[in-house]
Amino acid sequence: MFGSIGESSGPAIDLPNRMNVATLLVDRHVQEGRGDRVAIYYGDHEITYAQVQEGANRAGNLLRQLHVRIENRVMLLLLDSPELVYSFLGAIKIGAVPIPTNTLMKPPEYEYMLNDSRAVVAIVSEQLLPQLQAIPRERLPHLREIVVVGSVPAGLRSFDQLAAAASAELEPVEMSRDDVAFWLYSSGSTGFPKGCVHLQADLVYCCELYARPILRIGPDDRCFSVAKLFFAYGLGNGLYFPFYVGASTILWPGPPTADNVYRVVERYRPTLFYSVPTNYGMLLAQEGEHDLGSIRHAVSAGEALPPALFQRFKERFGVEILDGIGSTEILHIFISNRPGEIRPGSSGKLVPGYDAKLLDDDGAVVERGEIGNLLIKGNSTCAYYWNKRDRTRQTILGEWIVTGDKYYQDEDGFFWYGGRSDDMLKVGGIWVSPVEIENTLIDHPAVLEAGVVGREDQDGLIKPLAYVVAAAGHEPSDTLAEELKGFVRARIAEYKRPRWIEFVPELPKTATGKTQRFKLRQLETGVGG
Ligand code: 3UK
Repeated sequence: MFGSIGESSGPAIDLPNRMNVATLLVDRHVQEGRGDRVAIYYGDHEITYAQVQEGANRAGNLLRQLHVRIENRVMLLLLDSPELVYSFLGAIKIGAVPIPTNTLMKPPEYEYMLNDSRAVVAIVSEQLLPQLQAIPRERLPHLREIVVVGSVPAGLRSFDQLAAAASAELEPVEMSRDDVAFWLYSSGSTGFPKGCVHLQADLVYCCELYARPILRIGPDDRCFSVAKLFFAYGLGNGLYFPFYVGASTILWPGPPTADNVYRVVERYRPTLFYSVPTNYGMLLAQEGEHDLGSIRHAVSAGEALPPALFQRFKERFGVEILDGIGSTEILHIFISNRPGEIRPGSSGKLVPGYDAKLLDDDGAVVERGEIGNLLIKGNSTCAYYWNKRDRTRQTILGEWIVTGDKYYQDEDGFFWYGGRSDDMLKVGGIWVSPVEIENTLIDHPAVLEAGVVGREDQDGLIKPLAYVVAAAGHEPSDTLAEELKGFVRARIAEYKRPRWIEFVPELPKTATGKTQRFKLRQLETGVGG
């Protein structure tokens, strides 16, 4: 292919045309005699592959009893738990389309995603139920049932009760490898999140191209993903990677504080550990003796891992973190550092089986060493964005997908991250839109205008900084700054709150009145970017 760089030849992958990917992930292990092996560690429970098969069968049957049919969408608003695994696999087994959904959002986003997807059933953890109950039912014309995992208020359905009453036997519906298997929503700079439509074969490619060759994952591995399973990153790490090879996963529903992560690692002793740079920073900030000796490989993704964090982690724990870049659209990691071949600060080399192109703004291939817009070709890429024709056409160009990332490639083939081509920020590995924060700030009476950009914290990781022009009659002060932070926190997901507020007399604008965020970034660094 003209203009492509790097290897395109990955391992040969032979997928039957007729398949149901849930069979590969669960039933295959039971059929081949691995039913007694532990699939999930959860609290005091050790759940075997035979038990996961039963759980998935019951979940598939309970969805059918609620009249979920082939191709119907099912929203999963679940903390990391066995029920998330059962619901995801059970839905796929009946040909329905599960949508693991970010548990940190607020009701307006859930309303949007439920209506955009026309999910007919939502399965929700009791802790998250209030987020759905805050939406008036008449605003959700497609949602027929809410099924609750945990203790159930009167009038709602109980996952446990329905599952117990459902049959433990379920034949997988024969699908094609090109049929839709699941969706994942990804946030953009403006508007609501976009549903990435993923096919049955996509996750097989991620296992065969990344998890097997790069991580050398095998049946004796124990995976622990600090990134929750509703992220595309976590879904591979903690669900379909281990289940593809008959390994086990440690599921843990709580927030990923350093204490919690250390406790889980020391109790269950994972061999594969997956996290995001912010969390590696949190682990390093915590004093004390901790035993990470079980970890064979530690993986970082979501945002670039600063080399200082790599070095400090290696010095303190003797573990080298493998940084790799993935996206919800491409499903998992497509450029990665490899064990024994790490260049700290880089994203590593192309994962064999993927192709990359770096183009200038006119679409010409850049010289080696020059920064360009990264396009990727690979078989795990989503088919399209649901209901977003224009966004799909701008992003998926035939076999190539525009990542929105700027990169350069060094002489040895390593890729170095050079920022985004839009204004989106990655905060703790999660998308944050400056526009959304600005729009929220502007709702406060003391704010005339706001412009949000990223600023590096002490670990070299990006967090949102808001430049605010105070409205007439309001004096800038530390008290007002704190009030504004609290105001944002109460309205949109907590991780989106600005960590710093700087009051300015005015914002740099284009002739057409658009805020020039690149100029705000220059205020920050004194240089471009
Ligand atoms: C950025 C990185 C530098 C980059 C993801 C692993 O993050 C994931 O998916 P998202 O859709 O975001 C994708 C965007 O995040 N990014 C991710 N990893 C890195 N930037 N270095 C990195 N190592 O802007 C990319 O376009 O949330 C990560 C596996 C699956 C994933 N979906």
